[in-house]
This record gives sequence, structure tokens and C-alpha cells, in this order.
Amino acid sequence: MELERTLSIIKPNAVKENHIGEIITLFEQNDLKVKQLRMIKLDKHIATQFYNEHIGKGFFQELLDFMLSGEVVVLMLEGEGAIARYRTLMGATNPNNADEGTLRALFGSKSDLTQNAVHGSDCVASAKRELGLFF
Ligand code: 3AN
Repeated sequence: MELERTLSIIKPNAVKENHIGEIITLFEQNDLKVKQLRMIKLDKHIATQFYNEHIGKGFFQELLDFMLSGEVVVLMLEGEGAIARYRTLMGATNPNNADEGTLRALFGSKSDLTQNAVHGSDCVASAKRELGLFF
């Protein structure tokens, strides 16, 4: 496997509910090394750039409002095959469909799929683009 870097965001619901520590512990236990980390409040400009592939979709405004609703933690994670392994650790987009033990099953909202606790880059190109927005 290739050594890769990926972007993680711990979203506002998980920050508000005090799960930062547990989530980072799970990264570390799964050989996803924290290389960089920042706690920030996104602004509309960067959130729109970040989610540009979703502009125009029905859930875009709700997604933006949620991502701007509180602090987030952005992290650069590194490891062998980190992009796919982190996607597996996150679980399905909808926390109701996420496998037991995944981050979204543990920390995502079961009533609001926008509030699914964590983001992770979906491929090498996205990881490069997304890491470039924050680090
Ligand atoms: P993933 O984060 O699993 O790669 P994407 O990139 O399709 O999923 O979606 C980005 C974010 O948009 C999701 N993490 C979720 O918060 C939100 N989202 C995606 N689909 C929906 C939907 N149908 N309704 C509400 N929010 C959604």
C-alpha cells in the first residue's frame, strides 16, 4: 500500500458533543497518524469551496449552515492506504446505514444525515485539493 495523506474534519455536532478526543483516539488506534491539526470556525467562502461539488443539490444550504454552525477540527492524517482505510473507519454517509463501530455509527446523528460527525477525502485527487484548502 502507498503512504497517503487524507483530510479529516470533525464536524460541529461531534465537537459540540465533546467527541474530539474519542475520535482522535480511534484515528491513532487505526494507524492514521495525526500530522497536522487545527480547530477553526469555517467561513462561508471556504465552506463553499470545500463542498463545491455539491453546489445546487437540495441539501447544499443545510450542509453549509450546519458546517458554519460551530467550531470544527481539521486534521491531516497519514498512513499506508490512509484514504480508503479512513473511509472504512468513517462508515456510510448516512449514520443509520453505517456499520457498527464506525465513527458515523458511533457519533453521527441518527435523525439528521447532514450531521454525520466526520468528513474524509474520497480519493487521492480530493485529498490533495482538500488538504490544500487548510494546510
Ligand atoms: P461523504 O462525506 O460520505 O463522502 P458526500 O461527499 O456525498 O458524502 O456528502 C458530503 C456531505 O453532505 C455528507 N458528509 C453529508 O453531511 C451531506 N449529505 C450528503 N448527502 C446528503 C443528503 N441526501 N441529505 C443531507 N445531507 C447530505
